[in-house]
Amino acid sequence: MENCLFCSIINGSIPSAKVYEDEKTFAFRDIHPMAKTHVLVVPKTHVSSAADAADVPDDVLAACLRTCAKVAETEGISSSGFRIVSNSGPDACQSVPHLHFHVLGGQKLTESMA
Ligand code: DGP
Repeated sequence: MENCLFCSIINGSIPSAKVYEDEKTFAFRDIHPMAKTHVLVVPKTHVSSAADAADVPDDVLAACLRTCAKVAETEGISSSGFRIVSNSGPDACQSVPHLHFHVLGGQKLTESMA
């Protein structure tokens, strides 16, 4: 989608630190890491947020979760533990309107999720 930051990262017109890519998903390091490991996983097709999940094919949604797990494995945080967060809309402080999953770990995370 034109004028979408993450679409531009996916197509390479904006550089990123890529961690993983497959047919349906793209993973790259967050520019403002909030944990020792902080990777963003996005579907390659543009979707604004998790609120629009009903419009997303099941295989794309499943691929996103599998990529999160794969990233956790390759980052070495799979067995120690990690958190997946997807902010949707203003109350959740979503700042980039392209569905994305934060994969956070590499350290003890706080119990607070709000
Ligand atoms: P959210 O606030 O949930 O919409 O998360 C958006 C994240 O995107 C935020 O943690 C910072 C990250 N981000 C914003 N701009 C860029 C960028 O240009 N490159 C990378 N790698 N990450 C970005």
